[in-house]
Amino acid sequence: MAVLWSASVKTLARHDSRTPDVEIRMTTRHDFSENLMSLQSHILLEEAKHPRASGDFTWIVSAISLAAKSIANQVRRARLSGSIGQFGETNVQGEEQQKLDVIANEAIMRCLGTRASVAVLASEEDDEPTILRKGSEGGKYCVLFDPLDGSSNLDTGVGVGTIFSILRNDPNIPDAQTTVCQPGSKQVAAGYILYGSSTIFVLTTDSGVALFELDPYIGSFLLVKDNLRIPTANKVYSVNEAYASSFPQGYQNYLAWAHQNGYSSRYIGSMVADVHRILLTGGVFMYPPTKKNPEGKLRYLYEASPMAFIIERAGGLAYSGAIPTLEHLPQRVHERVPVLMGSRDEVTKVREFLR
Ligand code: P6P
Repeated sequence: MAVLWSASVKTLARHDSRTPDVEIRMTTRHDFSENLMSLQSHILLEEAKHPRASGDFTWIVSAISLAAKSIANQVRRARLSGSIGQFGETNVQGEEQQKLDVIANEAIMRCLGTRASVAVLASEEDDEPTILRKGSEGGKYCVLFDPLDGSSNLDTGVGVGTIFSILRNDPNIPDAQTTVCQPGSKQVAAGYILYGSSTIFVLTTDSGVALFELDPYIGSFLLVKDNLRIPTANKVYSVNEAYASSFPQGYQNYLAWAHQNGYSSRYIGSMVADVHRILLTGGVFMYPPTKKNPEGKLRYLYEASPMAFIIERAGGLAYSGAIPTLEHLPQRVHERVPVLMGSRDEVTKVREFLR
């Protein structure tokens, strides 16, 4: 709201002889176009666009938002609270669990586990999905997530993130593994929270990509940008070139071309941070097949699929091998796929070398 204040001696003297020394003339012009919009308000507005919406979905995003604030607090004071370092166990991926992996996983489980609209929860940190409700017990949605992606970077202060994917539940499917193994095109919504220099919440439903920033003083994620669009091109690639010698030849040929054509390399080793930079400034992110990970390292259901959903809803492209990432049909919860995503022109250029 903009209020235009102007003061001059004459006007007040005409209206009120008791205070002739100062005159204030207010001309107030309200500007409602820039109202504060919280994540809660945004999802309620989205819900209002769907007359048959029951509000279940809104509750899920609200629960994720609550968990994200808790995780952000834990990440930002990890050293003070002794939460840095390894938990002392390995997860189903065979990776050393960080203490904050477990803390973040518990925070999301606690916040989502009480939502009646959730049937199944699947986490990178858990061997099997958690079934909360079966068949007639209700639960319209499945929520899959990587609670703290890039957590091995925590002790060096690098941005880490939570990635989530929301799928519809099919109560007729008795097996949770089968229920969650859906192609990314079936997602109802996807998003991530980046715990970086600020806490950023990126969400996409069926109408574009919205970016929110946590205002720690009021404890709300506030809308910063709606209908976010990824730049169509930018000469930046993001890949771990240390493995380049074991990439399929097409990727090696692309990198050789990029080295000769003015490209910059930007790689943090934390997918949410790397892809967020590309969403905002353009470029291409890739994790090709390697000798160590012949299928690629990144997991489909809670890393590649939700991030691809966001990139594509922002006007970019995402491929896993020869097919669009969102068309891949996973067979296992923790299945890995190659990842290539980013600006339309940049992904197209890489794919020219992969043919
Ligand atoms: P590398 C983090 O461990 C992660 O899962 C992603 O966030 C990141 O993109 C990738 O692995 C980094 O893997 O092999 O380059 O260290």
